[in-house]
Amino acid sequence: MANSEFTFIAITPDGVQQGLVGDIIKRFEQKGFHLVGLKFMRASENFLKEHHIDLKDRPFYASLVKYMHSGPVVAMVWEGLNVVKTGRVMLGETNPVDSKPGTIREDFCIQVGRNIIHGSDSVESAEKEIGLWFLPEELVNYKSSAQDWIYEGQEGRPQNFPALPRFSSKG
Ligand code: DAT
Ligand code: MG
Repeated sequence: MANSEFTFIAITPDGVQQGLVGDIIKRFEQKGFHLVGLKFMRASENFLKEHHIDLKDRPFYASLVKYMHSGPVVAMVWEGLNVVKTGRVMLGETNPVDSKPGTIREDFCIQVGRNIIHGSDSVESAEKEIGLWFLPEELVNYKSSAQDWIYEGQEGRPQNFPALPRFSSKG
């Protein structure tokens, strides 16, 4: 796989309701990342509790789950060189007030509890989250000809053949 990496990105209900889906997807496309999975769904509270299980002891856990369940989300898997770390840079800081201009959370939102997007914070959590949100057959294996121009060699470049890796929600 030559260092290619996958991350899980979700546009949360506030981002969807504010009509930011196109703008956010556009940033990942323009950067050159490779779209591998995408779905529009309203997740159940139990499912979201599992997704945010690492935060179960935080005081905002219940309100976070309620907010994530308040409407549909756009769940995505993106692939590319350092996509987990770069994806986090593109998102900005957890609190929009600390985010730099040019980041999604600085450009499009104001409050930490309404920060419009989720992104995996490590390769391990990406693996877990992709396994939780997507069935193997929902991830699409295809070659993008743009990759010939985005990468100068094979290093870190999406190479989906012969098969995508298996992701497991067990981590
Ligand atoms: P991130 O989404 O940047 O990975 P996180 O995983 O620590 O941040 O928290 C998940 C979400 O929970 C975050 O995007 C918004 C919400 N959250 C985090 N800290 C919060 C706080 N202090 N008050 C309210 N909501 C918070
Ligand atoms: Mg997080």
